[in-house]
Amino acid sequence: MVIVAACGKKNEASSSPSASQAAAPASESAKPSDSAQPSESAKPADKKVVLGFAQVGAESGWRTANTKSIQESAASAGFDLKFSDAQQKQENQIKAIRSYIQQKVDVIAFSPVVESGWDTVLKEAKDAGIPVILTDRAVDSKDTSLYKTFIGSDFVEEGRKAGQWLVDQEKDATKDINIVELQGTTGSAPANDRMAGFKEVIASNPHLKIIASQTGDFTRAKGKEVMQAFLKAHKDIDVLYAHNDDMALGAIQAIEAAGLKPGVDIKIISVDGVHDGMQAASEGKINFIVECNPLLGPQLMEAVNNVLAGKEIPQRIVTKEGTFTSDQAKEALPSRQY
Ligand code: GYE
Repeated sequence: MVIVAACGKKNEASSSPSASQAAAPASESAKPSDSAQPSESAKPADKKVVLGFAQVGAESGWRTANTKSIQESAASAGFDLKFSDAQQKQENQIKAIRSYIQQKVDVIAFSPVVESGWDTVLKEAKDAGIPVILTDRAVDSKDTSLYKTFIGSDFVEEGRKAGQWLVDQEKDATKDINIVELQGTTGSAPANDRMAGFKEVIASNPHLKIIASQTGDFTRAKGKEVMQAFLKAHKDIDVLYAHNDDMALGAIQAIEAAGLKPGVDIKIISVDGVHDGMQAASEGKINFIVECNPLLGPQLMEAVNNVLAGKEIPQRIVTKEGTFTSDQAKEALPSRQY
């Protein structure tokens, strides 16, 4: 069940970031414009590597930890980081990427908010000779030469782990178990894949029934709002499967407000393992968390260096992660970094 870290090495980010985010102009960088693979020799030794990073937003605890990891690791690597927050909007991310192309950054990295609709802008980066690295979320582009690698979790596997816990819990069920699902951002890789992996595994037990699914956009506020609607519409909810901790935390508020006990009256499964989620799990309010590691910064900086050095890197770098029951969450909580 353990996912293998295909790229092996995982450096720790420095705990004392000193990066100035004030990016030096990179316009005079002597990068070849006719090649998608700039080499180290194309760059004067005294010039800082300029990395443009287009983040999804600040929608969750996971994202906050991810942003911090990227900023700290870029500082430790001595990179000049240009960082933008797209507020969960694809058009903003596309704008940010186009501006990085215009500024002639050395490498562009981004976490695509949704899977589709990237071919044009990725082609523009390729034509400008700027390598692109995907982190966290995937794109559905058929042409995989449009990016160097995709560093992140296996979201289908995460959905399977969530489903497997429920299948094991309910193996002796003699009546239907009613599940409601709080989905992540519509069209995003984690929402698509966490749903697919979960469904695939629970199909083995016909008593496990998803009676309602709706997006909560990975936020607490929407998780609460949608759970309120679920509770109004269905009096017989046994299980909540939330695609992330934040939505589960919002839903917990709605469940408590309805006079029910989260984790007891309604069993809760979520994904991420951020601090507040682990806290709720250690209190028995979330029954099972599938870990999704946001600390992708060190792997990203290593990949940037390798790409700029002209080294071959794997097309897919999978993050290593586990799962937590309530008891395991209680034990792990004090040593968690996020
Ligand atoms: O699970 C969620 C965040 O893409 C893995 O995005 C990420 C997801 C994460 O908003 O909390």
